[in-house]
Amino acid sequence: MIRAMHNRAPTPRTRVSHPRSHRALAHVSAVATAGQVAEVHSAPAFDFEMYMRDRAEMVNKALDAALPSRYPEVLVDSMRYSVLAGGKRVRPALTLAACDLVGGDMATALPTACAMEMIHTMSLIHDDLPAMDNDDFRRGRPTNHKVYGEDIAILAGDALLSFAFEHIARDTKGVPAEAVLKVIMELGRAVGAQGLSAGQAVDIKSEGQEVGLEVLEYIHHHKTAALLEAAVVCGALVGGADTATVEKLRKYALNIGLAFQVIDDILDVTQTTETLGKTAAKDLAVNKTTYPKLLGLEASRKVADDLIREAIAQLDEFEPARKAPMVALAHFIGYRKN
Ligand code: GRG
Repeated sequence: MIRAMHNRAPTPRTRVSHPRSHRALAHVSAVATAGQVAEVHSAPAFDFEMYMRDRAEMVNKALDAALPSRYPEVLVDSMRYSVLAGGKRVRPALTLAACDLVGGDMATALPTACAMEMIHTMSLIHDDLPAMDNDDFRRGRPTNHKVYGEDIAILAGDALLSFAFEHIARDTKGVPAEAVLKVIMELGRAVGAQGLSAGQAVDIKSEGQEVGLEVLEYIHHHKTAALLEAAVVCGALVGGADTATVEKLRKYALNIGLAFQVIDDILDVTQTTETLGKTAAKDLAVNKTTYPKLLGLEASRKVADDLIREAIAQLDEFEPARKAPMVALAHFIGYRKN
C-alpha cells in the first residue's frame, strides 16, 4: 500500500481528505492512544541510548577517516564541517541494524552506512541554500553556506553525493559484487528524479499552493522516506538478505520514513529552535502544507502511531532479541523530540 503510494505521481493540487493508506490503518489504532501504542510495541529490555552512542561513534570515526582534510582545503573543510557536525545518525544506524538483523557482518556495511550520512548531509546543505529553504541554522550551528558561501556549499554537496557512491564501490569488502551493484542502484534511485530530488521539486513548487494530503504524502515519501528506505534496504542487501526479507524490510522502512517526516512536521510547531538545532516554526513562517496543518496535531500524532505500528509488524518473523534495535529505532523515530 505504501509502496503503491510511493511510486504513483500525485494529482497536483487535489485535496484528498482520507487517503487509502490512512483509512486502512485506522482500525488498528482506533482503540489505542499514543501512550498505549508505545506500550503495545514496547521492545524487549534494550539500552537504546547506549546502542545509538556506539553506532554514532563508529560512524563518526569512519566518516572522519574517509574524508581527511586535504587540498583543496576550502572544499574538503566545508564537507567535513557539515558531515562531522553531529546529527542523530539515524540513517547509518538503520543500515547497520538491517545488516545485523539479517545475519550480516556489520563491518561490511560501514561504508554504505557512511554513504547514507554523506547523502543525507548533502541534502541538508542544499536544502538550506537561499534558493531552497534559505536557512541559517542547522545541527546547532550556522548553515554551510553561511560559513563557506553559496558557491562552496553547492560544491560540497555535489562532492559528498559523488563521494558516497565512490566510497561504497571502493571500500565495501567481503560482499558479492552483485549485492554492491544493487546497493548502488537502490541509492541512485533514492536520490534521483524518483526520490529526494523529486520530493524536493514538488515541495518547492507546492509552496503557496493549496496542497492536499495525497501531494503531501508524495512529497514526504520522496523527500524523506526514500533515503530511510535505501538505508534499510541497502543494509539488508549488504547483509545477504533474500528478496522476500528485503521487501519486508522495505515496507518497514517506508512506514518509519513517512512517520519520520510526519513527526518532523509536528516538531516544527511544538519544539524550540534550541531543541531542534534548526529553525523552529519554519513551515508556519513560509506557510508550508504539513500534516498538522491539514489534519491537526492529534490526528497527525495518530498517523505517526499507525505508521510505527505497521513498520514494527513487518518484523514479526524475527526473534525479539534479534529485532530489538530495529524496533527501538522505529520507536525513536515515532516519539523523538528533535
Ligand atoms: C540528494 C541529489 C540530491 C538532492 C537533494 C535538497 C534536496 C535534494 C532534498 C531535501 C531533502 C530533505 C532535507 C528532507 C528533509 C529530511 C529531514 C526530515 C531531515 C532531518 O533529518 P534528521 O532529523 O537530521 O535525521 P539530523 O541533523 O539529526 O541528521
